[in-house]
Amino acid sequence: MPLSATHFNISNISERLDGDTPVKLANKNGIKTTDIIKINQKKYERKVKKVKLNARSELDIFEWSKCGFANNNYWISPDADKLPRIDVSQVSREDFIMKYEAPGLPVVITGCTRGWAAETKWNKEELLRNYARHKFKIGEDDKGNPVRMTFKYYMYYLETEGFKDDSPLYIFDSSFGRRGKSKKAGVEELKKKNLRPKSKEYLLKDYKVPTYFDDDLFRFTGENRRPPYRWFILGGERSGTGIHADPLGTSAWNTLLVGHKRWCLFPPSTPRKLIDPKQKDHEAVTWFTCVLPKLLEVHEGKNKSLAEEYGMIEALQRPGETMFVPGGWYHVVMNLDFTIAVTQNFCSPTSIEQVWLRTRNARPKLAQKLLSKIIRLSTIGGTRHSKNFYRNLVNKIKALETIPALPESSSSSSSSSTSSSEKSSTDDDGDTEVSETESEEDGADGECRCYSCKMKAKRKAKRQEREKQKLEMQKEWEKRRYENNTGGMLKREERMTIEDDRDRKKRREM
Ligand SMILES: O=C(O)CCC(=O)C(=O)O
Ligand SMILES: [Fe+2]
Repeated sequence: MPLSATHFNISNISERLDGDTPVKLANKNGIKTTDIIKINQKKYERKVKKVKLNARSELDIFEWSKCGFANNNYWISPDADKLPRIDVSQVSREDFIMKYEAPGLPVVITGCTRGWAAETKWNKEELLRNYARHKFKIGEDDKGNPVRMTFKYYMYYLETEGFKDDSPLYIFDSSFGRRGKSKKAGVEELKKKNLRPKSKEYLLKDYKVPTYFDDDLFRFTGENRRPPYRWFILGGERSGTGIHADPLGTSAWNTLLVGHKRWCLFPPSTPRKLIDPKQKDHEAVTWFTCVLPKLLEVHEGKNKSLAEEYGMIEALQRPGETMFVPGGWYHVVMNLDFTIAVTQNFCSPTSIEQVWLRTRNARPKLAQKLLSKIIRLSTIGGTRHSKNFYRNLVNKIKALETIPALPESSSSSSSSSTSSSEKSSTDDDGDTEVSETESEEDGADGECRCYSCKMKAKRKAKRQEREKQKLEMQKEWEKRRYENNTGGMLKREERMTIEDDRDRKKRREM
């Protein structure tokens, strides 16, 4: 399907059309999952079906490839990519802030992965050797519970049916950095097979936050209170993240280690309804197939497409490149081939105002915690900045007191992918579905949604559910007992009548 003049064929698409089976293709691209670890086909089929049903209950299990998106070519010509590139070793932090962060302009940064262990360790083979039995988050079920999949099954899925699924399952896992969350899985068994089982926390050691982004003020709110902010992302072609702006006005960096990602970015002022119209789903591939061509059309009497009018930026992210997404920018991302990436959201001193305005309303307790920490630093100073620096931040925040809440439509919201952890909400005018990148707002009653409070609430809900079930069982038991008793009584009555009849008969005979 032609998408725009900028699309062109590349060999991997024509290879596919030769009639190669997905497994053959995976072979061509190198190592296969089954070369490294055994897959029990039956078990795999059961698991993948369950994951699909849970992660996307709206989609019939037989309809995952009904649109035939696997036959489309989504690559763009490198000429369509207009984003500037800067190298982290050549542009100072001050210049980065002045040219890109402060004015809120996206940019691609090269050189951030220099020296990262991830450069050599984040590939199919190494990841399979280390994490084959670990479960990674794929998405959420209808109740908001995480849906996870064992890594070896996920990789096998990508090499088989994932190859033709319209919008394949996508690993979007934020738990790797959580204390006590990731344990070694199947250690002994893996050791016997000469595999190296690792805790998922090791992924944290494989990369380093690029210097431009390491002054994240949310670190002051504590690891457990702050919203989820870092994700290990791995997926096959056509998987991706639907159109959204990152939550709480935070900015993000997204570093790609393997593969290519196609991005479309829109400035915060873009009318959301235009770029996020009601669709049958919120998948990136659906957006690139159905929404983008309309935005690229140049209508009669106009000399510009809507994409041009609103300043859409297209980009093709390559291995080793880091995308900087300034707060408030809408973006939609699709993987063009097998990709491995890491992304983090942050609130820097430069973007504190826009984050504050959203956090103040969406997560009041978190905002309060952040403010009190900055106030404290303004009296004692910190390791990174002076008292004066923090005093300025406090003043900036205080000056926002009179500014009304930002409308939700231009605030936080949404990240979605087939799989990414997501939460849906309805925007201000009530008709546009948006979803958030895990970092939910405080509840309507101001209830805290930090990790530990969320867990506490979950445990409470489970306890209540158990108690409800117990009560229902008790009632059921009492009902049965009652019925049995009445049954027994009836039988007794019947028996008495029969005995009476017998007596009467006897008497008559006498
Ligand atoms: O790499 C991707 O799929 C995009 C990730 C993203 O935009 C996000 O996490 O907010
Ligand atoms: Fe995002």
